[in-house]
Amino acid sequence: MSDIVLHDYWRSSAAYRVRICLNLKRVRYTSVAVNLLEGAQTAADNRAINPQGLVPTLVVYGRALTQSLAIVDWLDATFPEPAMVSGDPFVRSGQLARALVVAADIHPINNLRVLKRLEQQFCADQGARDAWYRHWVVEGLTALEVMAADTPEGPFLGGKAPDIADLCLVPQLYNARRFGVPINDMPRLCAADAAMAALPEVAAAHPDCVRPN
Ligand SMILES: N[C@@H](CCC(=O)N[C@@H](CS)C(=O)NCC(=O)O)C(=O)O
Repeated sequence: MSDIVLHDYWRSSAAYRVRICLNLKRVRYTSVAVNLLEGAQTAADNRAINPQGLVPTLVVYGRALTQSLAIVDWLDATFPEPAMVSGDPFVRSGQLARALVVAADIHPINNLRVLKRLEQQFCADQGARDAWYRHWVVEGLTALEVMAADTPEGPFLGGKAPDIADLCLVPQLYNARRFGVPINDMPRLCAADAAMAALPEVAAAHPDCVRPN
């Protein structure tokens, strides 16, 4: 076991953000699988390191870091290159705004526990849950496409290098495709996603590459 351990689930988009960041920064780590479909996230051992009962958690020399964007912040402070946020306050604000469209406004109302709650509390069937999912993804990504127009040079969301918003975009588009959300009319987002996918460090973080056998 290495000194840096990611408690991970192959299809977790929050964990996928962290995997991309670790790879881009070439940080060596080992992975512990937390099977969300079996409810392992709420087991005592996971709650001991992640009191919310979620993934990801990055355990560094025995200290548990939670919340994917806080983990990215720690990684940026500890392994500065390549930087995921700029030192320029205006640039940084734009990067965080784009990241938070996904991480604060799309993802939290679409994760597993929310979809389960819709079923348990409101008897939402699969069709209703899928419609809920698609609604918030389309609304959020449509706004993000407009926001990305502020940095038209690309190919990444913020320009010539990946930043924290690209870390959030890639997993969200992976999920959008899984759930059949139309994204072809979002050329700026698709271009950034394609540029990310072409980087070997990003490709290595793809769910298909880390899926347990
Ligand atoms: N804001 C948190 C979100 C973490 C989160 O929602 N993780 C999901 C997987 S992407 C999870 O563990 N879901 C388990 C569940 O909903 O029961 C972060 O960015 O780390």
